[in-house]
Amino acid sequence: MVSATARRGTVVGAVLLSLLAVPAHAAAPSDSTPATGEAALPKPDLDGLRADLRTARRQGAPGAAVRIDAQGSTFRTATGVADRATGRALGNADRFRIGSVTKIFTATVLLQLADEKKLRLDAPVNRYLPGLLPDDRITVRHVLSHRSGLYDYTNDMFARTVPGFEAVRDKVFTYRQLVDRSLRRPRTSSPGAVYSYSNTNFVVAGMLVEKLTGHSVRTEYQDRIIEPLKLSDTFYAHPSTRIPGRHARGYLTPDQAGAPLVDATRQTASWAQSAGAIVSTTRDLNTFLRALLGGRLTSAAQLAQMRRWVPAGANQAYGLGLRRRDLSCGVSVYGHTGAVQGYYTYAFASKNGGRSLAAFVNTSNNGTVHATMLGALDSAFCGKRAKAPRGRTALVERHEDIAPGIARN
Ligand code: REX
Repeated sequence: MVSATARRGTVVGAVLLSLLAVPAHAAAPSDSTPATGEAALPKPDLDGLRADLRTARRQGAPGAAVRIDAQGSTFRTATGVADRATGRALGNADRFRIGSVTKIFTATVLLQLADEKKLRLDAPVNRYLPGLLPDDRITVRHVLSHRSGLYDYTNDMFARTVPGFEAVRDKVFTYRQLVDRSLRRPRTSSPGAVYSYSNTNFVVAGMLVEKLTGHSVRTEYQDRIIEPLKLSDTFYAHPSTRIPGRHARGYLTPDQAGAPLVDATRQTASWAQSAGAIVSTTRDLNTFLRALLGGRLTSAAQLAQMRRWVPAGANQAYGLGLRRRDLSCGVSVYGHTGAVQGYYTYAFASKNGGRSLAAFVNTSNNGTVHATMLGALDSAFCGKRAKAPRGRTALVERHEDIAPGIARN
């Protein structure tokens, strides 16, 4: 490992570059499935990645970090500050709020429960939570694939970004209160008809976990994922307002151009809970995705369910708590993005987890920064070919689409 030189305002850590020399087909030894397709992955464009992070800073992110793991090799780099008041440099050891990447954890627990025959994906949610939802046709699968039609209560909650956040920063909600906020609004579609992203779905998913196990989601995340994988920097941070240990402070970008960033670090994250309240690090997120996609957290059959796709916007599809992004070079990556006030997170891996990327910036509500960070996926998985026009590659992966022609947004 090469020691990192900390220098405020520049790339602060760059570790190991043998990544470039390792044959991409050498799957992690403990992977239970062969790294099909991963042999063909282009080398990551590490200079491009560093440039992406610098661009994100110029566009308003106080700090940015990325880590790639591949076949036992690690690359990590970071730039900018974890704390604007002290000027402490941001690094990959800093914990941060991962927002909706939490949804993969929640879905994983439910798929394990399906493995244990305690849950059927095609059963109505109301079978397990009688009377919760106003339509008995809404199934567990609809909820996990954002096809329930349940309105996303956060649309109203955060219509005005900073006042919306300040109104809930210290609040503690029950799951039922969040579901009730959704049900005050009409459903957005009939069950199963349309993909429409809604945090309400993963609040319902958290309720299912708690009902079926008799334990809190915290206990289930801990016992089923965090402890077995030794994710020592990963916590379910609710309803405490503090992020334990070394962490990056998160700075929310107000809607008014030029208004100062708002330090949003301290919050209950109660509006998110099982839809978005986990804290983690880039290392732990890569470990998690590698294990999940390598088949070490669920049976192969349940992982296959997680990877049954519905179209979900341009070059994207959604499985069960898992997003697929089809990159410019034809490679697809699997994971999730996350947005909680003050943090954007990106956690994606190649098909069987052989190459994983976790990145974050400590700002949010900044679409320009978000687009730049999505571009970092091209640098990491498409390499210098990122600018190649679509359709000019032999790398295009084929995917089952379980709902061809479905409406998308
Ligand atoms: C909440 C508002 C966004 C954030 C949200 N977060 O739904 C969930 C999540 C947990 O991570 N979803 C993202 C706020 C989209 C994902 O799946 O990638 N924005 C902010 C506003 C906008 O308040 N008015 O950017 O911090």
